[in-house]
Amino acid sequence: MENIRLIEVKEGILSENGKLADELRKQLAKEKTFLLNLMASPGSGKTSLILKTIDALKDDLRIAVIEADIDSIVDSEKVAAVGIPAVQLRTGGFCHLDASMVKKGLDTMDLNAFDLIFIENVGNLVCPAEFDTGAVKNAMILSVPEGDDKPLKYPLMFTVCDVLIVNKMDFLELTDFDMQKLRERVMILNPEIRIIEVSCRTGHGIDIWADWLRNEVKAFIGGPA
Ligand SMILES: Nc1nc2c(ncn2[C@@H]2O[C@H](COP(=O)(O)OP(=O)(O)O)[C@@H](O)[C@H]2O)c(=O)[nH]1
Ligand SMILES: [Mg+2]
Repeated sequence: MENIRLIEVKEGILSENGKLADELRKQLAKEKTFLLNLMASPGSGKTSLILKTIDALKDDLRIAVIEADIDSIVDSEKVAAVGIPAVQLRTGGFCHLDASMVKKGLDTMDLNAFDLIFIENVGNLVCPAEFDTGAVKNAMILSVPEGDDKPLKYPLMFTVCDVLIVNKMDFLELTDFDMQKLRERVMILNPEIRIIEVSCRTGHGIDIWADWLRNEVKAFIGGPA
């Protein structure tokens, strides 16, 4: 598909990662391109949320997506199918992205042509939290069927994120998921985090999330919110 570019990536040198990530953020500020790193478990709704957000913001912002997977291009195909350029990073076994891998993807793109680039990170709640990708903001999804105890098990992920999207709210009634308990557990780890409840199935809360993101992008790239 002509909207998809496939790139094989390898892990960079760990000690250099923070420096490279800072350089990427400087470059993004210069080019006025907002990079959002989206992290979550497999199946929590990363691709679904990206597609919903594209739908909500495509008239306001020029959007592209960097997809990361150990193998396969299925998520890139879904993004390209709605007319959005996708770069697929094949990590070949690595469970996360680092700044050097993201740079490889960004280097193939004309940053001037985009206001907002999503990274769909590799699906897990552990390794991606340990690596600064150079993104302007970090977001994570926790979906209701995963359970409200995940901040206890994967605290770093909840600590490094600016926003927590609680997805699959349409499942709430069918589970023992306790939103109050989740909020308390998350706030202990990260009192600054913004928590937004959504359902990619029903569309509930997507407007609130899209407004948050639009404001963040406009604040970063300049221009009226
Ligand atoms: N019921 C329900 N299903 C959802 C929701 N969001 C995503 N899904 C489904 O969950 C599955 C995994 O979603 P996907 O976006 O591929 O997750 P990813 O692996 O994190 O990218 C798919 O079958 C989606 O249709 C939601 O809010 N509610
Ligand atoms: Mg996906």
